[in-house]
Amino acid sequence: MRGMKYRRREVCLEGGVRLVMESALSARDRVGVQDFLLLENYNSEAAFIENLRRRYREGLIYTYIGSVLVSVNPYRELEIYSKQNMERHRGVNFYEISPHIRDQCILISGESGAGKTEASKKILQYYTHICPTRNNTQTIRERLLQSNPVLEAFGNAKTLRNDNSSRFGKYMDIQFDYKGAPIGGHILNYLLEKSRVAHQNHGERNFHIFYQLLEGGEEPLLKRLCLEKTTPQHHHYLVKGNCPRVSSISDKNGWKIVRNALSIIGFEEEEIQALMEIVASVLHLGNTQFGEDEEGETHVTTEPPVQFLSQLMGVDALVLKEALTHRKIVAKGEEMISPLSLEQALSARDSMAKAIYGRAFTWLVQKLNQSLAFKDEVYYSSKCSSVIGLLDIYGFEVFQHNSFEQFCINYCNEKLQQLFIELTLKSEQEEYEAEGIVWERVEYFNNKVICELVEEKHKGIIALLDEECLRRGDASDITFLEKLEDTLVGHAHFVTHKMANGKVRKAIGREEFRLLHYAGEVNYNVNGFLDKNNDLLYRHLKEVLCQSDNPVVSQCFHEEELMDQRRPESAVTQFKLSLAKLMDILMSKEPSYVRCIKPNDGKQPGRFDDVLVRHQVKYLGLLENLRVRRAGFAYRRNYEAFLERYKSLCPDTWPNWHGELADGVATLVKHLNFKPEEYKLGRSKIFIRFPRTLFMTEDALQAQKQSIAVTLQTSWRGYR
Ligand code: AD9
Ligand code: MG
Repeated sequence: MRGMKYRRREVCLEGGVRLVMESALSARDRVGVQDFLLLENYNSEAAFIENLRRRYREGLIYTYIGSVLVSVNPYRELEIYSKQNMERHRGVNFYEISPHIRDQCILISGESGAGKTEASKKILQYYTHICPTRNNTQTIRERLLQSNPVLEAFGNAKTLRNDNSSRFGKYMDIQFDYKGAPIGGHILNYLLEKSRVAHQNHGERNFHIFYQLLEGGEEPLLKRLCLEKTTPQHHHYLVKGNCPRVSSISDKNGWKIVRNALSIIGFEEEEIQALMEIVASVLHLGNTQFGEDEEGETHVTTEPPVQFLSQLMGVDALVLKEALTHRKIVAKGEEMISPLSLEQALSARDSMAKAIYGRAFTWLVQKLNQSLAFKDEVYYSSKCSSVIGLLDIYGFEVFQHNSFEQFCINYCNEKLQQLFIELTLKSEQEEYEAEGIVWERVEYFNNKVICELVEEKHKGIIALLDEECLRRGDASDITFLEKLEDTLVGHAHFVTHKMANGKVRKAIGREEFRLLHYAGEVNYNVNGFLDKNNDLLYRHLKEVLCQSDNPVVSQCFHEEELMDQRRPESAVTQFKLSLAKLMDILMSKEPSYVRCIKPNDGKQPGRFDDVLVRHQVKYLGLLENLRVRRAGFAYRRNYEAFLERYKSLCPDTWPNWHGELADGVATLVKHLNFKPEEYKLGRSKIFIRFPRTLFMTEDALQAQKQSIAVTLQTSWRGYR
């Protein structure tokens, strides 16, 4: 067995993302090592970065740290995702994953623009291509693939960090039958950045779909939507960022792709029409302006957009105008109408646009889920044998001006980092301890302290924000900031202008608080925190929307909501709860990680910015990850499973071992000539240090099976 040629193999699950593994290591100096575990100086950050750089220069964007895949954004199309290449990775080394009942998930993390969404698409393409086909699974495959352009059109936008930035979080389950054919899918979506509908920062855009519709929409459709002959410049909601066109994006083409995808997914023509009516309505709402008359009463000054809106939503124009300029309050069973100020009317209009768009997005995800659901429940329960979950969320982001949205996004990234620590660094070390394996502890930064700062009961930032949102009277964004200062003074990861006392490098504004995130410092401006967290839509406007005859709007706004007197959960609390559920889902699965790195801030191919990469390597904890893996063992299996699989390779353990399991394994590995440094025996498991040792054992097993098969065949022929 020792003489057997060593072959590098890959784990089946990760086959989809491990597409660029060169087979020869002879060119190591030029291309670096394909697995950081093979790095000689594994304690050196410089050696780590150098290895990434070498590989990047050669167009090798993927490198392992054991089972974790590090990916560096190439910012150019690589010819590695071809069908032939996918074929090369079909089912290789399936045995490295022992038979297991746990479902799996792939967690893709990294900062904004690092390549998470692209990676998730490549993985989906891989699975839909590589898995076996059955009669009725072709439709599901197509639908799974086509769900991406639809979700991206409605949920992605150009930001300063990324031209196609995900503004919502997505967790997608792909369901497979017992033969490995994809038979269904399910998407969970997380907090869409709705504020973008009404406002974009300079250099950024609204969601892609608005531009796609205007650029690519067919004449008759645009006419029906009262948008004919208009460009983004004509629409108030599309001019804020002063960036209607993006060189890397073809909106016209994008429209064709989305339109086609909606049909493939199975949307009815009327549904597509209704969805586009909503997109157009948002634009008309944005163009609706207000003025004040001599008595100071607010009124609508732009007639055409309201008429268009009335036509598209199927709501009377007068009713609409009144709802946009007045507020209805129900007190002691009596309805009172009070006029809105100009500022309030503008804010009511924006809330309406955000509410319609946000709910339409949720509706869209529900429709996608209906279309991806495996229909035959009886078959499903008996045949769905495994699930692979794919998590692609918005990455950590820092802008000049950071608000409520960045706070939520960065909090979500803290949670994911926490999960990574729990499942890799912490659990790995705990397992060695539990098994009594001697090894050297690796120190790492645990960001639990930041998660607690944000989400702790009563005194975390979320609790304090909710408290301020509930408080009537003088509650404001500034009183919220003061409350934070009072409660969190002295916290190592929280600073404000007052607390910093000029001691911090970068200034903190008077309306800002700074969080020292695992990935860097971010100043958050509190302006708008209360409003965005309350996420209120005046009752009056809700009533109007309930009357709409647009089939999507009427499914999104129900009369029952008007009856319900309870205060809905705040936006951030809903987000916190949904993230907690997500963490439970992920914890219940066996995770694989893709850690994405952004090589430069200019979205340029071939540029590898040392400082930027080093920063990410540091905060992603990649070196610690490597140290833990190096100090540790590549593979572990409990004694029973290990013995069961390999017992045929040793005459003393075959066909059955009757003594203690640990002794059986010891006998087996002795027979297999394992060297002492190659393995350790723990309390209940065997730990194998190098993958090579396992591969050789596995090769021996396969060789044995083949020789038995040949013998059987020969004797069968002889018998005939
Ligand atoms: V955000 O957190 O959603 O803002 P992501 O998702 O991490 O971010 P994304 O996948 O959208 O980043 O990648 C940004 C851009 O980099 C893409 O639009 C591509 O132009 C480019 N990219 C990323 N990965 C690849 C790749 N594997 N091959 C080619 C890539 N280009
Ligand atoms: Mg993304």
